[in-house]
Amino acid sequence: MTERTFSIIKPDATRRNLTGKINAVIEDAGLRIVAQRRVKLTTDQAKTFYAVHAERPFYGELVEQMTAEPVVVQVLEGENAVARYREVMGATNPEQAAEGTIRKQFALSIGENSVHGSDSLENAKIEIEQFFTEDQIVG
Ligand code: IDP
Repeated sequence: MTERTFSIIKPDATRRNLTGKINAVIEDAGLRIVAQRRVKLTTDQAKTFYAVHAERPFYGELVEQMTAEPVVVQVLEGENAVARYREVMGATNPEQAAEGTIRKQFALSIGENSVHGSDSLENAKIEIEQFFTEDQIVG
């Protein structure tokens, strides 16, 4: 089934000029980048986006990291795009990420792990709507 998922190239990666290399991994995996924009998240945007983690000890650090430098927000489209992108990203902790995954190749740590990808189709829809209108997504 063709799906859309939401992706963020995080500040640790944009800071190191890795946007192009990460996009190459995404495209080589058969996912199409059907919307993309560079943006500096506000503290409110980052807090809302990660609200599900509000009680976790790393929440403050996560919000700080996500707002430190620009990010690239994207919509990816393809067969089973949600699960496929999670596979391409690799495990949250780069030490546990499989060879060839984005996080294995580029992540610095469990916090600064280079990319975000939606964890369900339902959340993908909610996250996409936080950053893109339908007319900005060109499949
Ligand atoms: P995911 O990004 O692989 O879906 P989640 O568990 O949803 O992982 O966590 C969201 C983000 O919070 C992670 O990508 C990472 O940046 C950060 N994070 C998760 N666990 C830790 C931790 O133990 N220490 C610091 N940051 C963490």
